[in-house]
Order: sequence, then structure tokens, then C-alpha cells
Amino acid sequence: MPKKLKTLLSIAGSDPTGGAGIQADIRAGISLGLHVMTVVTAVTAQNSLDFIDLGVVESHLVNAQLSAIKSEVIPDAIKIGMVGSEENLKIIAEYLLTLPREIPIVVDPVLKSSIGGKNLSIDEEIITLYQQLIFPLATVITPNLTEMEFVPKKFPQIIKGGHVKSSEFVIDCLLYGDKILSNKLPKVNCKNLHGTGCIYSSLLASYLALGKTLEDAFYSTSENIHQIITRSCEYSMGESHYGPLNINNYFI
Ligand code: PXL
Repeated sequence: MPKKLKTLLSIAGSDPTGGAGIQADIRAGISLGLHVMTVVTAVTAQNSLDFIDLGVVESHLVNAQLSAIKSEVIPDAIKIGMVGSEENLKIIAEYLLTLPREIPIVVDPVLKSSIGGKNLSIDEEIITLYQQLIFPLATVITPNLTEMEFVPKKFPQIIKGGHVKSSEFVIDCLLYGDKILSNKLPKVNCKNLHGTGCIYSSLLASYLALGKTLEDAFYSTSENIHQIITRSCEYSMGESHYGPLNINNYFI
């Protein structure tokens, strides 16, 4: 009998510099030994200097990618990043409803984004759709401090503390049911933070795919992200104003 290959499905956008989005999710999943499948929802053109362009993948193609996966495999966990459009969001929600309830779903909401250092505007309609169709299906949602106001507290969520500028510490919090767990770490001053949110949510989804409880997956992700950021300061990529997290060989 062959061994079961554990799989992570990333539904997200592409980042050509490899730091964030689909590319980050592939790197994170592989670092924990998972096979990573991808449904591309959008293609960004960006680097550390500029956010140049964004093209949304047409919803029939998102649907076709999901169908191709659905007829072959049930992923061991799913991570949802940038969805690209309202139509894509609805199609993704329909796909999620076809899955067994126990499959972990991590939602990293791209509502108010600082992609490429530019603030994209918040789209009220996509927020409503996330709240109605996606959040109720999530095992856990991973907003940052600016996104947390759009995630009602009734949903399990990890609020990542990395965006607090003045503090010497980063406090990540897991809120679920009537529990609040927190993990406090010293803040690392490092410019290579591009894709941190993406790596955070895909590492979390990978731990859940491997069978960790939500609490254990939370602590492991929070601790490891801290170490990975610490290590990432030692590297630089070309003339980059900021660089990617360096997760290569981290778990080896
Ligand atoms: O907000 C995180 C994010 C999600 N998806 C893509 C990104 C980024 C941030 O840069 O590039 C494709």
C-alpha cells in the first residue's frame, strides 16, 4: 500500500518576486514536507519598488482549476489568500461547501492590503461577501491588525501582532470560542518581511494538514515565524528595498 501524500491547496495570487502569494505558499508547504497544489486567482506584477499591475484570472478558469483538483483529490488543508474578484470568491465558496467539514480551511483575508507598499482601497462588497460566504466556512481566519475590524469576533481567528510599530514585542493572539491564547515574542527589526502574512497562513494550514490541533498549530507557527524573520535579516536579495522571508531549508 503506498503512503498517503499529504497535500495543501493554496488558492491565491501570483507574486513574480516569489516572496508572497502562491509562491510563498508553495515554499511554506514544501518546507513541512507537503505536496502543494495551487489555484491561481490573480497575477500581480510587483517588486520591492513598485506595485505595477494586477490581472484577475477569469472566474471560469478559477472554476476549472478547482474542478480539476476536485475530481482527483481532497486536500488535507486549504489556504485562501487573494481571491481577485467577487465572482471568484463565490466560486471558491461553492467549492468549499463540497468538502468534508473536517478539512481545515485557513483564510488570510486580502481586504485592506499594503501590497507592494501601496494601500489598495477596501472594497465594501468583497468584505460583505467574505463575511457571508467565506468566514463561516473557515477553521481559522488570519487578519492583521488593520484587517481585524472586518472579521467579526464570533469567528475563530489569529490576529498577527507584527504591524504594531512602536512596540518592542509582537503579540499574536488566537481567539476561538470563549478562549484567548497569546504568544508574546521580542520584535525583530528586519526589512525582509515581504510575504510574512502569506507564509504565516500557509505554515498554519500546513501544520493543520499534518494533524496538529489549532492551538498547537498556532504556537508552532507563531514561534517559527519569529525564528524565520530573525534568520531572514542575514540575507539580501539584489538591490531589494525589502526582501522575502528566507524559509529555505529552515526545517532541515
Ligand atoms: O496581502 C498579501 C498578499 C497576497 N497575495 C499576493 C501578494 C500579497 C502581498 O504582497 O503579493 C499575490
